[in-house]
Amino acid sequence: MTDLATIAERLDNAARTATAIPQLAADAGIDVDTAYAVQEALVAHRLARGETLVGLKMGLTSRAKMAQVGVDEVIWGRLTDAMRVDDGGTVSVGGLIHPRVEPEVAFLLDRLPEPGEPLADFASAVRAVAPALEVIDSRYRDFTFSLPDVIADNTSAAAYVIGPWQPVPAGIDNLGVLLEVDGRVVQTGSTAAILGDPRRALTEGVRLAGRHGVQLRTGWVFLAGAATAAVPLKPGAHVRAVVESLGTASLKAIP
Ligand code: OOG
Ligand code: MG
Repeated sequence: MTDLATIAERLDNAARTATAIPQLAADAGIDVDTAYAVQEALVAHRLARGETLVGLKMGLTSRAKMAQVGVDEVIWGRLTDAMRVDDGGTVSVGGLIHPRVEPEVAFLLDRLPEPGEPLADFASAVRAVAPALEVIDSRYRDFTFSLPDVIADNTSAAAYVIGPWQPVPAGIDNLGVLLEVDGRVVQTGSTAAILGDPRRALTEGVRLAGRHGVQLRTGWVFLAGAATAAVPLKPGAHVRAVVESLGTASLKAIP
């Protein structure tokens, strides 16, 4: 059996050299719990290079996403400061393997929500909400993976853009979501697609990350998961997420 450290190192090298690798979990006998330990070891390489942990992201919180990748479990991953791209900023696709982009909703945490805390208390745990974009880039060949593989690979996290933060409006459970590439709408959805209500993604994130000893912190960013399928990110593309009532987040892909 390949040990965790070796798998984490392979995934780290794959990301740093933008080279796809075969899936590893099945051969190495890695289950979901072990996969989260690999993820921690993988992100530890980033932290050792001076990056800091700034939040968490949820994955596969919508049917559209589950169907796209053929995995139907909600997952979570870690966000570092180096993955953050300014709103309207550039993402260099040359440093990525086969990047995709997807529209997201981001939360800025005010305090640690309690596990099982009622949704009604959400507004006191979250300081602000923003439209966002996530760039995902599976380190596995053909963007194909099992559940433990995608968890080990830090849920394909590569980069993210946060639009303007704003106070949490009364209802965020059914806001229209658009993904535009070069001014053309390529995906449409609703925040209702995110576990019925994106606030539920936070509840799930607290619960699932808590199982692995990870507590959310004040000031952390939280990505609730994409409301629509992701689309390939091509050099030259101008990409924009539009979330009704929240506004937009955008990026430009460069070679
Ligand atoms: C896994 C990451 C999923 C989301 O928002 O659902 C994700 C993948 O699709 O590669 O980030
Ligand atoms: Mg995502």
